Amino acid sequence: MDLSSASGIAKDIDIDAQETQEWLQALQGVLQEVGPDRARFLLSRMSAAAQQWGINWRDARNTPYINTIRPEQEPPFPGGSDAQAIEEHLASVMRWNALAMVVRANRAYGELGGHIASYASAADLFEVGFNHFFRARDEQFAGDLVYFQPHSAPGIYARAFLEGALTEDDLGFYRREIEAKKHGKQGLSSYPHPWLMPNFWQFPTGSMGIGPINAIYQARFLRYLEHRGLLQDQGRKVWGVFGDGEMDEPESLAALSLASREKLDNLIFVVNCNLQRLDGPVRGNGHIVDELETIFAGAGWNVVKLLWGSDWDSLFARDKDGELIDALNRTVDGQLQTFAANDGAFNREHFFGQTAGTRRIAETLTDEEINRLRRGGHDMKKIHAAYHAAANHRGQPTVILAQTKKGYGMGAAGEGKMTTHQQKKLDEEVLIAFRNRFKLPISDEQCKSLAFYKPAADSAEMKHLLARRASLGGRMPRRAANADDKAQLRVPAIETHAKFALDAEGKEMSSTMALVRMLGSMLKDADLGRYVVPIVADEARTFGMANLFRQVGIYSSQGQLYEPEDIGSILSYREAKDGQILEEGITEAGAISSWTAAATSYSVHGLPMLPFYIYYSMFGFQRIGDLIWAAADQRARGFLIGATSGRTTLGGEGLQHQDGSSHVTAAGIPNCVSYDPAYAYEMAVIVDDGMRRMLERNEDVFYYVTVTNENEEQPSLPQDRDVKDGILRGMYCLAPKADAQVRLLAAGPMLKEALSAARTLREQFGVTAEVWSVTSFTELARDGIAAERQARLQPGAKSALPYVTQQLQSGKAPVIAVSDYVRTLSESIRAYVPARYVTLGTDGFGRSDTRANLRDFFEVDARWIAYTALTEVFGADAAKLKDAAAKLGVDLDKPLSTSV
Ligand SMILES: Cc1ncc(C[n+]2csc(CCOP(=O)(O)OP(=O)(O)O)c2C)c(N)n1
Repeated sequence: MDLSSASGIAKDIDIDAQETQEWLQALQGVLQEVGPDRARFLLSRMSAAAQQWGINWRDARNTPYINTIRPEQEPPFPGGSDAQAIEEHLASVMRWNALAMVVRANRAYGELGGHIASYASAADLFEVGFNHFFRARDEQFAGDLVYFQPHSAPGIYARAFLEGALTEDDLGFYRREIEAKKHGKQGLSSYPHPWLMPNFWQFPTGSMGIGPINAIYQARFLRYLEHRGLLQDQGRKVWGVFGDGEMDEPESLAALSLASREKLDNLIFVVNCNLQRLDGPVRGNGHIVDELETIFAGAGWNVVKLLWGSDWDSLFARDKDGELIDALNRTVDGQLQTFAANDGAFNREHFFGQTAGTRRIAETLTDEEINRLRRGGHDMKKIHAAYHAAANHRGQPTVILAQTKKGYGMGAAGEGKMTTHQQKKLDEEVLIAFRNRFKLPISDEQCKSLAFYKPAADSAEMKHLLARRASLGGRMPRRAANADDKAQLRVPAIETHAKFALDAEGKEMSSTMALVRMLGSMLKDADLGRYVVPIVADEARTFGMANLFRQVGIYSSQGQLYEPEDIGSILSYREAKDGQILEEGITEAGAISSWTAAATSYSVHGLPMLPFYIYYSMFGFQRIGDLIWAAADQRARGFLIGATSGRTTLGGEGLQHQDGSSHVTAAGIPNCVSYDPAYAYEMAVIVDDGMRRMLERNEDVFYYVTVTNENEEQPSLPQDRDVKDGILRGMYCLAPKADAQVRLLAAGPMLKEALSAARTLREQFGVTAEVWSVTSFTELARDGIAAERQARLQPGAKSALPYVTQQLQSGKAPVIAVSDYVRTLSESIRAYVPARYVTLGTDGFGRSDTRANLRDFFEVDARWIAYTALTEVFGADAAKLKDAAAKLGVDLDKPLSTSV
């Protein structure tokens, strides 16, 4: 072979071929006589020398468009060719059942949707995993974790059907979850959703990009648990099977360097490079495989290209002049797709016909054989070799770039077609051709009626299938929904960590300080402490958490390889292998992925943890809302702490930092319980309740609590009456007043303004105001919706009034509500307020200025609250109101905050 072709570098720039041969022969000699280590060493030395001598050469990080693993390096297929044949047949059965499920559903109800082509291309990749690599959780082993490509779900259901985990009835209810329940069946969700199938799916991946980043942080969290001595290192793996199109999502690639930096050799990505996405080619004019190779290799991953099946081996062996490799290097993906969509004769003429050498190579093949030349991701032996190499690779995560054909086996109806992604209806000839193509033992009639096919229980293939899974710990995917029974954390008495907040006696502190102090005490708790996971995205100092660096350490898989500059300080930056804080750097997407891993550890690892992710509230729901939504789907349990919250409370920072909307987004997540507390004691009560609900009662809820950096005088928890119930349900009265002329409902930092307004009203206008602390408009609104509905659905029955109505029904005094959020939040309870109701809020873009100016700008400060109260008390008396405005110093001509 002409060795110059092995580089993949075009020959036309080779000005001295003989010299090239000599260099290559020298390297080949070293490889053959001394071995690959020495060859690698020499290449590294040459590279270093080139740098030193100013040659300015850099490895292109691309290898030729051929398999990374050479045929002679492939291990034998377990069970030999007989086993391989059985597994290939099983993959065909899965393909058929998956296809039948989607086509059936859409024949009956055209709107249901679903995908055939993605799984058709990924089936062999999944099957090799299921038969040989994906180890389930059993008594001894905690299980590998697999992130499944979402729109390949029909194939995963098809396998569960063969394994006996799902019935034919279940398959009949694919994408009909509501109808299924009416028939006593569970129904199959469109994509992996633990919320909807809590005993089946572990990880929600339906929104592209979330699976990849979550998988990386999951692998990292596994290491964290192992390094902290909370989990035994059992060599568990995290696998993620994703699409090549999905790699365009920023989140997919965002954490690649973390994975290599942390040497996560417990992590394997399989990217199904069928070269197509929804609309067309992923990189029509280039090579997505090469692009991904560069990106992953550059980020420090071990890259395995799995491009061609075994039948190509002999073609490459005959490629003496490297013309075949050159042709592949030259052929862009759009063209490869066209070749995939056409037959052997077309490929002979247009691909192999490119040069005399490639034409000669194809001469020994019939058109049918050319047609059947498989891509690497459809060859189980090659897939097995790649997975084996990945599973045994040490010191780096591995990505397998597996080339496949989208719609594999769908023939003229879908294979390699531009429109194949959305193909969900197939006519009868196509179904019969599919049956013939995969040699499925089903009749024409069964084919046309889309009968599901399950081989007999005593058939060789069924025995093989079940034996393989039995040897790998049983069926997968399987989510441990009842891990709760075994695992519970003991929640300490509230006084142990929050006494200072309950008995604050007017001490000044911000709610952030109060939260961090509670957290610090919880971390010291003998039982609970080690399970608490503080998470920050480079804002620990902002939130006054630097003392925790020293107290519990920052997790670092390498420990601390340097002497920190501040070593003598009590706040010293201490990194440790068993450190407890996850300091993620400036990546909210990464930090929330860590939080999700910790918040679902109770199920994924049977080990409940208590994560607190504390972040700039503006960079939470707004920026990474979809990742939070996925965590909710995954039944996360933990605390999200939105710090420096409130559009006017975070002074100075301006438009992009001041959050006035996160509570509105949080309200849309059904299992997110959110609070905007004003006082430290409220926070103590909320956090205590949250811990009990999540850790003791095992409720699948998580908490969103906003905290602020404004120092406040903190009163003690009232002792004269029980306000805890009110705090948790969303509102309570600070000081009931029978003669109240107006009632002020205020949330979080606005409570202080409302109290000040009440004083002004009394002192300057002789008006009595009653002040209520609203800890959660969202919980109040939810209660109202439920109570109203209950009354509607049970006509005539005595049902409870909404909590808001109950609380406010004793008087008719108008109600003014104010929060540091957009008015949509306080508007959400309007229907339940049994009096005139006026809302004030912070609608509009933030500004950089002082709190006082911001609150004036948004018309939420004490003066504006007082003025608004007076508009209700004075009614239409314009003169009195103008007079009051002048007295209060509010400008009635100022522009609306949303318009400037
Ligand atoms: C965030 C997000 N955007 C868009 C989609 C819709 N979508 C589902 S699959 C798909 C194409 C996937 O292409 P690829 O990753 O290459 O997978 P393939 O089906 O080709 O295997 C798109 C755009 C989604 N699910 N999530």
